[in-house]
Amino acid sequence: MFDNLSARLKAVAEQVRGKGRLTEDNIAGAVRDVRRALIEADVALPVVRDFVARVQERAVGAEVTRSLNPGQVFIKILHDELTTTLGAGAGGFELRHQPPIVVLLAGLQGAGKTTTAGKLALHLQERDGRRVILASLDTRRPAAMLQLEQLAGKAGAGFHAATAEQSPLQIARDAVGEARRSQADVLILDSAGRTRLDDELLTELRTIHDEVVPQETLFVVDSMAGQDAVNVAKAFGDAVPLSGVILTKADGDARGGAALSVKAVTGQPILFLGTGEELAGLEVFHADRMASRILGMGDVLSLVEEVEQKVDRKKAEKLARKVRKGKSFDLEDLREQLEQMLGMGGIESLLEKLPLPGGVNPQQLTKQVDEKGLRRQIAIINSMTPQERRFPKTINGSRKRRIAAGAGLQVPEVNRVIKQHAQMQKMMKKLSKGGMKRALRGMPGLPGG
Ligand SMILES: Nc1nc2c(ncn2[C@@H]2O[C@H](COP(=O)(O)OP(=O)(O)OP(=O)(O)O)[C@@H](O)[C@H]2O)c(=O)[nH]1
Ligand SMILES: [Mg+2]
Repeated sequence: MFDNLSARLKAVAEQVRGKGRLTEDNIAGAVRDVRRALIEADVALPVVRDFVARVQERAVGAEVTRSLNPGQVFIKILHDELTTTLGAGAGGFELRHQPPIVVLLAGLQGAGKTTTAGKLALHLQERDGRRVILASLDTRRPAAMLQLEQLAGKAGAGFHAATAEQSPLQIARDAVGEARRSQADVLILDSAGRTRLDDELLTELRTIHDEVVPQETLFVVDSMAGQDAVNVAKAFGDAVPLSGVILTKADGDARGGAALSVKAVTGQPILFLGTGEELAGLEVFHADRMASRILGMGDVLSLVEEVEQKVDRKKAEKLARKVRKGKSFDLEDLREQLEQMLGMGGIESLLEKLPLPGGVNPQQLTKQVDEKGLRRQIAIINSMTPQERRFPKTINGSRKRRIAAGAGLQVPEVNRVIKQHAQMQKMMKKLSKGGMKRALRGMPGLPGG
C-alpha cells in the first residue's frame, strides 16, 4: 500500500530539500505536486482539499521561510498532516470495560470481516491474554459459520455454535449469554456482508447493535476500495455508531486512498491493518508511524515490535548466552537462524519499515533475499550429521559430495554455506568480546545479508 504515493511525496520532499531557500513560488509548486500525488492515490477530494490547504498555510507561514532548513521543515509539515489525516493516537483498542466486551464487525461482502474476526481473536489471546469467543451472525451464506468455526479453532478461541434457522438477532443474544456464562473476556460478532449496500442489511445491523450494545462497533473496509470507501463508510456510520475502522488487505497494491479518507469521513480512527491472509496478518495501526513510512523515514518502532514477536525469544537468548560465554557458533545455530528468518515470513514487510534511501524498492530487495535460497541452505545443513554440524572443520571433500547429494544440490553450494558459517562465527567471536548482549537481544543475526 502507498507505494506510489510514497514515491511521489518523497520526490517532492527531495526537490524542496534541494532548494537553499523557499519562496512562495516554489512552495506553490511543491504544494501542487502534493495535491496531484494525493489525487492519484485516490484520496477523497474533500480530504485532499483540506490537506493541501493546511500544508499551504503552514508552508507559506513563518514556519518554513524563516527557518534555516526549509526542506526539513516542509517534510515535517507533511509528516504532521499525514498523521492527522490518518488519525492521530495509538491504535488497538481499550479493554478496560467490564467483560465480556462485545465487538461487532460490519462491512461490505468480501471486505475481510470473517478473516479479521479470527485475526483479532488470535491477537487478543496471544498479546493481551484475553479469552475470546467468536460468533457468526451470517445465516445467509451456507459456509459462513463453518469458516468462522475453523478460524476459531486455529486461533484457539471459543466458538458459539448456532444454526442458520435462527435469526442473527437471536444468535447475537445467545452468544452474549454464552460469553457471560463462560466468563469470556471478549465476544466478537461477525456479521453478514452484502454485495451492494442495502437498507435491509443496515436495518438488521442496527437492530443487532441496539440489542447487544457492543463496546466496539468496527467498520471493516478493503483498502482497495479507494475513495469509494467513503460512501460505504458514511452509510454504515449513519446506521450504527462506529467506534473504529479496520483496514484490510494493506498487503496488496492499494494506492492508499481509503486509508487517507476513512478517518475524515467516519470520524473514527483506524485501529488495525490487515496485512495478509493468514491469522498472524494483523498489525496495530499507528498513524505517525505510517506517515513516517510513507515519507521514507522508516518505521523502526514497528520493525522492532515485529521482530520481537516473530523471533523465538528463548532461542535468541540461548544463542546470546552461548556466544557470550565464548562457546562456538556451530552449524546447528546457523540453521536456527535461517529458520527464524524464514519464520518471520514476508521479508518484504520488514524491509518496508526500514528507512531505505530514496529510489530503493523493498520489493526488488526482497527478490535478492530469496526464501528459496534460505531453504536450500537449511536443506544442506539438514543433510549433515550432528557431528559435522558441531565440527564443520571435519567436512572434507567426500563428505561434501555426500552432503550435496543428500540435499539434491551441488558441492559449491555446500562450500558457500560452510564459508558463510565461518564468517558468522568470526563475527560472533568479535561480538562476544564487545557489547554482545545488546546486539543479540531479540534480534537474530542476519546471515549473508
Ligand atoms: N491479502 C489479504 N487478503 C485478505 C485480508 N483479509 C481478508 N483477506 C481475504 O479476503 C477474502 C474475503 O475475506 P472474508 O474474511 O471471507 O470476508 P468477509 O467480509 O467475511 O466476506 P463475507 O462474509 O462474504 O461478507 C478472503 O479470501 C480472505 O483470505 C488481508 O488483510 N490481506
Ligand atoms: Mg464473512
